[in-house]
Amino acid sequence: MTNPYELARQAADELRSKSGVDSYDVAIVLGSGWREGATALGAPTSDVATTSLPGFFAPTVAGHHGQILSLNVEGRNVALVAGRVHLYEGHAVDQVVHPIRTVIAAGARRVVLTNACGGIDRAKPAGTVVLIRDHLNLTATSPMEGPPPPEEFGSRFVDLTDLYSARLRALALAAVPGLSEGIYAGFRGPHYETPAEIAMARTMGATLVGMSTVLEAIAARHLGAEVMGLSLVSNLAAGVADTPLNHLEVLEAGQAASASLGALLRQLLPIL
Ligand code: 8IG
Repeated sequence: MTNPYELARQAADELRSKSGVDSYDVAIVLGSGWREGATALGAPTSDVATTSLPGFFAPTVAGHHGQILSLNVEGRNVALVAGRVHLYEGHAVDQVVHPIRTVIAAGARRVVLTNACGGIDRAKPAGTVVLIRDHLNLTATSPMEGPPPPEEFGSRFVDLTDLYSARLRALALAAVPGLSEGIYAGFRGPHYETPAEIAMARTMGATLVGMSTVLEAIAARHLGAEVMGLSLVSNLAAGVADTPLNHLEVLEAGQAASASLGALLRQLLPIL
């Protein structure tokens, strides 16, 4: 079997040839709710279906078909990755991080991971965007598990001290007045947490809970990319609000916020 790094290189070559983009500067992975907003960044110069690239799987989440859109924004080549796959769909970790490894192999040195999440802090209600300062990986797995990476890549014992780039965070906080930071706890899902699990996550220092991002961040850092994380709070987590969680409401919160998400990405692009 082809190793995951070689598979990502093949996918990157195919992406380059299909998109006509020689090398990307920035990649933005679009979580639920973010795709609609990202259209504010401009008209894509190409739209590549991820199922046409080696190693990609079609997402099973409703309304998430996989595509990589290419844009040139003020001279920078941006890849928008839409339709991520999750552990909870039954995919292996290597499949979950394949899109990230691919866009980095296609040149992207800066990666923005966006998501929709649950909020633990009542002061950050649905509709709030939070900059990820750090994470708790509660998935009990890692993209570094398995055979060691090929020699040309860094050690599997990746240093995560600066996982969510302090440099990029400082620039983002300066560029976007009112933006606040939080700690993202990544669970496997797809069930939402129990109130006791949310109490645990809060005790451990988490302000956000979700089912994505953490594995991609680790894989991106391993490959030397600078990582930024942005979470849209789509619901208050279990036991924080008085009402039960509802997947449809979660999706609607994303739709409602999409215009402001686009504006936010526009504000951030100059620093990326
Ligand atoms: I949107 O409350 C969204 N994603 N784990 N918990 C977890 N993931 C989420 C939640 C939530 N809301």
